[in-house]
Amino acid sequence: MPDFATWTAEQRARVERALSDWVPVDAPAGLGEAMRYAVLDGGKRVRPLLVLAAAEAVQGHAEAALRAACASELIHAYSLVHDDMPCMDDDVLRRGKPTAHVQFGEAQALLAGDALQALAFELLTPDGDAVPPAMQAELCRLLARAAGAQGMAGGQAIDLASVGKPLTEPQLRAMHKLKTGALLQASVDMGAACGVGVPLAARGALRDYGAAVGLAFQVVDDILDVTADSAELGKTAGKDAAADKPTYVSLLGLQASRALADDLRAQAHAALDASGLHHTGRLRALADRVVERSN
Ligand code: GRG
Repeated sequence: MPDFATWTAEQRARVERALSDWVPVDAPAGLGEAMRYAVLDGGKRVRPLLVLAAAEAVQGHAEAALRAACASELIHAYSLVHDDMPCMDDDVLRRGKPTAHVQFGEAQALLAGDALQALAFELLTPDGDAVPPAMQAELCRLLARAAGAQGMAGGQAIDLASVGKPLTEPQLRAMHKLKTGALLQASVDMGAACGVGVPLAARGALRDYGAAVGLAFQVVDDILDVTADSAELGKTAGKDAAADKPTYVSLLGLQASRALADDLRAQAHAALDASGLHHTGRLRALADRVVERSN
């Protein structure tokens, strides 16, 4: 059994190869170039790693898991392209390079995001019998719910409507549960959906794990926004405070935010203990990595 660092490097390389094969070079009028720019050679690949680790925990279907891992990253990449646009967060730096709309113009960036979102669902529904049809359908449903109005897009709408408004901690939590948490939680759930005959209780425990890790990810993101610099993050640091956005740090302070992240990590670990599954070591280590990360 490879150690966690080796496993992570191997899985990232698999995902990178698969994305490079699946994101088209030859889409019309330079669209493929913009899509590949937004997805390849960048990012921590947290969502794909969550899919693959959850699939490992349930001894899931390997082809389905790789497709689900890539699909979650495509949705994430699309959301970053659109979020960075002038009509939303208006940012110029992402993953250490100019944002897609700076590089290709607003219209091409908008289209690249649209096409990446569509490609995610195409990957989940391959021709033939590579993935059982019922599994394809469940993966599509989980990803669509996480990306849509009851998930990431809904959370982003709340976020845009909240600038300059004082939010309570429960309101902030509800916003992040949708905006960032839904896709992270769905990544775990999609990995679990690659298993056959997984007990409902185990599926529920993995959803609890995903909810805790999803929120921990955002709390740490808020901490890093004030403690790390742009070079470390590969994106503009200090943006939330500059935009007068409510964050965990602005609401609770740094120390309490760190304590909350640790508490959420403990909740994630407890959910794994309660799952009754045996191969949860990768998920456990990923919860640690999410909380201890520096970018
Ligand atoms: C445009 C529908 C729509 C939604 C956008 C995710 C999102 C919603 C906006 C991103 C804004 C943001 C910085 C949120 C904080 C948490 C987050 C998602 C950070 C970026 O994800 P990482 O750290 O990025 O996984 P990498 O580059 O490592 O993949």
